[in-house]
Amino acid sequence: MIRLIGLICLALASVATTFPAYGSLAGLSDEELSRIIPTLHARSAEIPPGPLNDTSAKLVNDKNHPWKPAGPHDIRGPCPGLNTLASHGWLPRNGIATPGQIVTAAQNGFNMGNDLAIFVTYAAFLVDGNLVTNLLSIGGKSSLTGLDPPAPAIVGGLNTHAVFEGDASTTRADAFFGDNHSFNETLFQEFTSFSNRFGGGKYNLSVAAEFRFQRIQDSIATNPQFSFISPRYFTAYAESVFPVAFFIDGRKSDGQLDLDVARGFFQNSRMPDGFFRSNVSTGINEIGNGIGEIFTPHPIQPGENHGINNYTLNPNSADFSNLCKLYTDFVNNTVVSLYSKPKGTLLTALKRNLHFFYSPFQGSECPEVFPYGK
Ligand code: HEM
Ligand SMILES: *[C@@H]1O[C@H](CO)[C@@H](O)[C@H](O)[C@H]1NC(C)=O
Ligand SMILES: *[C@@H]1O[C@H](CO)[C@@H](O)[C@H](O)[C@H]1NC(C)=O
Ligand SMILES: *[C@@H]1O[C@H](CO)[C@@H](O)[C@H](O)[C@H]1NC(C)=O
Ligand SMILES: *[C@@H]1O[C@H](CO)[C@@H](O)[C@H](O)[C@H]1NC(C)=O
Ligand SMILES: *[C@@H]1O[C@H](CO)[C@@H](O)[C@H](O)[C@H]1NC(C)=O
Ligand SMILES: *[C@@H]1O[C@H](CO)[C@@H](O)[C@H](O)[C@H]1NC(C)=O
Ligand SMILES: CC(=O)N[C@H]1CO[C@H](CO)[C@@H](O)[C@@H]1O
Repeated sequence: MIRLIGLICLALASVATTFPAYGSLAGLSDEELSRIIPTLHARSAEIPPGPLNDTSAKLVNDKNHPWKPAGPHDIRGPCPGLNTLASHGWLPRNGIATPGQIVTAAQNGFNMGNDLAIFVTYAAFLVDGNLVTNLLSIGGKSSLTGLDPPAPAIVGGLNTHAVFEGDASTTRADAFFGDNHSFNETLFQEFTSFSNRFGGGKYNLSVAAEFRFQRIQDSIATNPQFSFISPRYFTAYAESVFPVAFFIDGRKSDGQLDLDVARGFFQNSRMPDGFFRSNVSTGINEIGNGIGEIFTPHPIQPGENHGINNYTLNPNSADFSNLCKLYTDFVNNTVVSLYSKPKGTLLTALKRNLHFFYSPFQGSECPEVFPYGK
């Protein structure tokens, strides 16, 4: 009898501990969902935080947010911004957070504008997070073992390729080459040489324009599976602006990023000593202006490689002339392809978070879409 109870406990424990609370449910089969969801502790999504009241520059590498190296069980991923927020304790240091915590941390730590913070956070959360537990890992794509019958191959997180993470990154290699999320020294050397050539030894928006173009050309020439359509198309350009918007000390306003400081963020998830966040809140409009400066000298339209050196434009992808289509396609195509027939708590959470994702567009000419009904 005791042995039987022991076995049942063991069985329950193995189910309960095998699927982590931050594991993404995206793309799982109905059968997998009905087995996993009952083992999760459901938590309803919090209302997204509002904007900062005080958006001035201030010390953010302060005594309450010292840098500490990530421990062996702490998760880090492809985003140097979120990695840094976690390594300074603006986010939980283990790299597992709620979407609300991520919005708050991006605002407090870097002065990201509320609309942009909400848009990128909820986009990532919808495709890479766990909608039932309300948790997202900032990296952490890992294999699941020990489930009987064996099931989902992977636990999503920001590393998941082609839903948010994508090709032609600044300092991370394309997934085709293997590791798509770690800092890559070869790429940082190119970043450095472009900063020397076009920025007098600093990274600025002129450098960003040239280097973004170079990274695209490089992927066209070497990655037969290079994909450069929405949403990656947008995030690639935005992420080239981010270092200028967020990694420069807020007491400076010249838009020139020192390369040692850049390396600290990209490689070590570390703010310089005494770092002040920007005194400009960078939201969707501001990032759009930066993208314009990068895109104009080398306008590349969305597309993908059909074999090396065979970049084919994709007229179905959203582009910079249609931001609403970015939103609509993300919901109607990307999210729907990952969640075809959600039910119960998952459906409720999905609808709630889709509405939060839409909120930056509220009151605009871009209407909300409801693929799962209102
Ligand atoms: C607020 C929520 C955020 C989310 C969900 C997010 C997510 C991501 C993801 C998934 C990537 C990887 C893209 C790829 O390489 O394929 C990325 C890249 C990047 N993120 Fe974030 N990010 C956020 C905020 C920030 C902030 C606040 C900063 C700056 C302070 C930042 C800076 C960057 C930069 C510079 C890259 C490009 C890295 C590279 O290409 O080498 N992000 N982000
Ligand atoms: C901003 O101020 C309002 C009114 O005082 C307050 O309700 C709100 O919580 C503040 N927001 C933040 C992010 O602190
Ligand atoms: C770094 O990136 C380069 C260029 O994409 C790639 O060839 C190389 O394999 C990457 N290195 C590692 C260690 O992933
Ligand atoms: C970038 O730096 C170069 C070299 O100093 C300069 O010519 C260029 O105007 C700068 N661009 C921006 C946008 O600051
Ligand atoms: C940020 O600080 C710079 C330098 O002190 C100043 O010129 C600029 O007006 C400030 N911007 C904002 C939005 O406060
Ligand atoms: C390039 O891709 C197109 C499809 O977009 C295909 O029809 C064509 O055969 C490819 N060319 C080469 C040289 O692979
Ligand atoms: C998005 O999907 C919904 C429901 O399937 C549909 O009613 C709507 O027309 C679609 N919107 C666009 C712009 O494709
Ligand atoms: C699609 C793909 O190759 N994703 C990879 C991203 O990098 C992680 C860590 O190396 C791999 O586990 C994924 O397979």
